[in-house]
Amino acid sequence: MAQRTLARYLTEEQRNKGVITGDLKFLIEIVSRACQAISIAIGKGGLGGVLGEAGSDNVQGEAQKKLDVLSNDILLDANEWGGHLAAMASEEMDLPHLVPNRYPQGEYLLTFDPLDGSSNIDVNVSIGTIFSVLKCPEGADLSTPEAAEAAFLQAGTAQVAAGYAVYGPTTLLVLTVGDGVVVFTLDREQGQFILSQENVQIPADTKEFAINMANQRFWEAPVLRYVTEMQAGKEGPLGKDYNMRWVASMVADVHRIMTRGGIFMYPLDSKLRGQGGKLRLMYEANPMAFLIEQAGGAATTGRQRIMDIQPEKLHQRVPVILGSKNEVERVTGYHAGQV
Ligand code: AHM
Ligand code: MG
Repeated sequence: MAQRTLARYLTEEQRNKGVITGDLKFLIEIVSRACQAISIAIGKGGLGGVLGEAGSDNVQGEAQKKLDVLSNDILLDANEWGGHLAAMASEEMDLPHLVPNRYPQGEYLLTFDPLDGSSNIDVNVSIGTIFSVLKCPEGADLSTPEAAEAAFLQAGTAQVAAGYAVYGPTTLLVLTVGDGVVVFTLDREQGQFILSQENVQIPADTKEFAINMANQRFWEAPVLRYVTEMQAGKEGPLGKDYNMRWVASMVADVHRIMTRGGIFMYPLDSKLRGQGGKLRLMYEANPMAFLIEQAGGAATTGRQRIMDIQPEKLHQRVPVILGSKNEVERVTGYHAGQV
């Protein structure tokens, strides 16, 4: 049977199902090509001179790696000319990036974390790109980058597409346009993403959890209770033994959950309270929540469904608890004091 490329999948979603527009198809193809370019740059590693610090900080005060900056530039360059976008926003940029006047303006907004898992770049562990697509509200003020921020402040339920690329032993693109979750594998010789899995479903139960245990002393009581119960294993209240995994690249941790289930937590803790959480809502939590829900999982802050949050600012941070539905519901229930 003929291979189903990303282009073919998107064409079928547009033509046969009417799920996406031609412009959204084009946008996703462009993002996928940018991810291929990022994958090639990462693959060269030290030989391409792309490892190490960029010598600058981003808006969140984090030191940027050369590959953070390069990946951001690749995504900006790839997307600004096509006429499908009104503006872009990124973890690596303080303000939105407007489409330059010399190009036509489209109806979509794109947000991304160009290279997630920065601490893993120099140690050759999986990293990724996360993106989310929204529609630009009618009459939005895009006259300046400052004014454009308001157009992005839409709840996750408004997303029309979301995805991530994982740069691991293989490069994968995991995508939703609101019609389930599909996985594409990059065929490096052909330079094409080929469909490798459809209708991804996350098992509702799991025996695997992901959390940075070094933060244990800062956790809130519901998370401490839940993790303590998991650690108690078969003899504890949950009655089964759990395993722990923490890659410290959200894309890789989420992809493991997409593949075999699990629960991922970057919860609120006393250290993060002032900033609201660790992970960013617009280009980390929301796209991952959309993907996880589309695969039958759940995503909450512990207190609220992530996709229902009304964003207040572009770089807002939120607590994240996502993955296998029954486990996410259990720990969310602990927060509500229901059990
Ligand atoms: P980044 O976007 O700057 O790479 O930060 C996000 C990453 C996530 O990929 C990962 O889950 C988390 O930060 C790891 O944090 P920690 O180093 O505290 O374990
Ligand atoms: Mg990130």
